[in-house]
Amino acid sequence: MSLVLKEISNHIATLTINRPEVLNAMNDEVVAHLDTAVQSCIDDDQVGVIILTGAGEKAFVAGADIKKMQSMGPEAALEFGKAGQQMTLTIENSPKPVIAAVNGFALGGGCEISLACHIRVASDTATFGQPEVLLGILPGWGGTQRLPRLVGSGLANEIITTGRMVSALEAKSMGLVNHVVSPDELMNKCMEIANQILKNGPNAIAKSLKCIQKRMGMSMEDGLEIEVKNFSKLFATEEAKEGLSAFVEKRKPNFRN
Ligand code: CO8
Repeated sequence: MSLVLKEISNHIATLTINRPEVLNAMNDEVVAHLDTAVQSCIDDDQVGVIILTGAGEKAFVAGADIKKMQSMGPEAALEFGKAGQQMTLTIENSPKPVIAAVNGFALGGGCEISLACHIRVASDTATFGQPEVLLGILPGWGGTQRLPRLVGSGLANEIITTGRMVSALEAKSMGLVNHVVSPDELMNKCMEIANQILKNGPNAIAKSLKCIQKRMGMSMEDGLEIEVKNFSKLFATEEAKEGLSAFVEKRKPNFRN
């Protein structure tokens, strides 16, 4: 079974990250498949809008694959971090709008993938969060750069340093998502937005997205460079080893002793 399912209908491509047995956690294979799938939609003249979602009823994406990261050192973490960042840039720089249909947990790398999308629609069962610090690591796929740009530094500081969960309604109140609907309505709402976009000029849409993106003071690449270097450095610490191992061993981490 493909790790990313692709369905195209009436100029709308729906991409589904498909690893429901681990809540669509992203290993390097899924990262590569998603990057390729988004690029193939960008290159396909038949596609005007891309909808990105997760398989199953529980999760959009519950993060980068913790079991995979457990054995990583700084170099592997740098490589994995850069591959994930590249994937988020492919999404963000897409000239065709990418809508995240957030159908459940969007945690860590999953939240970061949704942040790279142009529009976020969530079901009322969705939960957002950047719980990396609970594992002794930090958001390495753009969370430290995109979250403050979307919700402001104050809220981003809190969300990232506490690692707490954010409900769909709270996410809406802080501008993290555009719409919250029932699970049954999620895809309909995304399709409604997509169909509205499809009525408009593809070049105007592409150039509008580009202008919105380029307005940032610091380049995303510069911010991401800082982020991924710090992310990889954490893999030399006992803290990260403890946090990642504790998750896999299903116990609470002990960071202080
Ligand atoms: N990685 C690997 N496996 C996962 C992950 C994950 N992120 N999330 C869930 N799973 C697996 C579980 O281990 C479990 O597998 P198994 O049945 O074999 O034990 C299965 O999915 C189902 O999960 P749970 O039984 O835990 O389901 P619950 O409903 O009890 O809990 C939660 C759901 C709350 C979502 C819980 O699974 C959880 O806390 N998951 C981890 C969330 C998390 O911490 N995400 C952040 C990860 S770090 C990250 O994303 C970094 C991004 C930047 C990367 C840069 C790379 C260098």
